[in-house]
Amino acid sequence: MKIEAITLRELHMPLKHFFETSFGRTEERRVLLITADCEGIEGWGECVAGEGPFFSDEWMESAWATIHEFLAPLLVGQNIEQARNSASLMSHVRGHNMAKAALENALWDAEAKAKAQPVWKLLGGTRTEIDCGVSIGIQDSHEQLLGKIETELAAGYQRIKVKVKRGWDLEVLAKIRKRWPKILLSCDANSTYRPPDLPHLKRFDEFRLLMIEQPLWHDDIFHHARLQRELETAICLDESIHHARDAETAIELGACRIINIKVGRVGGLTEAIAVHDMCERNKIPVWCGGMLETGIGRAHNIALSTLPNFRLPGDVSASQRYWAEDIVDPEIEVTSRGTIAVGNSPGTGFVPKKDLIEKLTLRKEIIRSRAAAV
Ligand code: OSB
Ligand code: MG
Repeated sequence: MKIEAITLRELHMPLKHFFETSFGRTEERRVLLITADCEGIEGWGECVAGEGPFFSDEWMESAWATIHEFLAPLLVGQNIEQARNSASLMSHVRGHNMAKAALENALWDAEAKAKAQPVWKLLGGTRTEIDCGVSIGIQDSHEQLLGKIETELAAGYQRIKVKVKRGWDLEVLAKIRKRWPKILLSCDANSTYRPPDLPHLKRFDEFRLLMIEQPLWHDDIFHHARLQRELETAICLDESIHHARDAETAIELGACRIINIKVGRVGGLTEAIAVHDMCERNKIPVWCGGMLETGIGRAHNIALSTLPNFRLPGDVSASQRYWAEDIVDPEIEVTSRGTIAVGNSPGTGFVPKKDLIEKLTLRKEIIRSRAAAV
């Protein structure tokens, strides 16, 4: 599979409803899309880096620059047998996992199309239907949050995750539990607490949460292990896990009982499989995290979620929760049982709406192999 050209595109897409976490509010996504041209086949990927360096040190502009200056030139002109071989071509660049993942995932889509197979089968997936939950941000009022939960439960979602921060935690969780004593409920702190908050965090135990996600520093594993020993509630790590060795460290130290895998955060589908396998060997269930993706990134999340150890509902939910109109056809839909059916179409199975993408594109650059340029 010869990589002839890589196209970067920036699109601006307003969210239907703002998304607020302990580190800030997003109203509009700056979406970075990648197209890999491989001998007449187009593979698509999405870079999940945010609008600023707040969830991770990567952000949309750093990813654009890194792909444009360093990563795409390492790939164009190369002939690779499999998408999984692209990671080693880019390993000279340290970090920048979200930038790398966008490229690698585009190549998985291209490889799958070349082989007339769905990406999920190429990954070794076994599920034909994946379980879906929702992640609900911090709202302007408790009533607004309860209303949103009600809507999502009525739509069939299997698990509710709410964002928490100091001043938006115990009281909110108490209200949710009072109204819905039995639902699968978890919370995500996005690194907002510190070890002296231990007495406060112990009070979360009374809400019988499925998990508390990333309570402490974004780059910490050790203190999460100390904290996990003190809590009944399972800790789930998100921000701390960048590759399979991080997962191994976290598991061996007892820093979590669950891991959230985000394809972008770990640098692509190949490493996501490695994290999955590490967790599976150690009997740690995983679920697929989301980064407010368009249908293009969402489609890769769906494919990944078909692997057997994705035993908990993920943050992979319907296009219409985020976008007035998604940029793929069909849009991602969730059944009334809170599942997404996985199809057998080649590639990710979700076709980019090229006219709409072109219309929304604010910036575009194409990197061609030198041989193709002359
Ligand atoms: O921590 O999971 C997170 C969105 C942006 C940054 C971090 C996170 C999130 C989400 C979004 O929770 C989940 C979704 O895509 O619906
Ligand atoms: Mg999280």
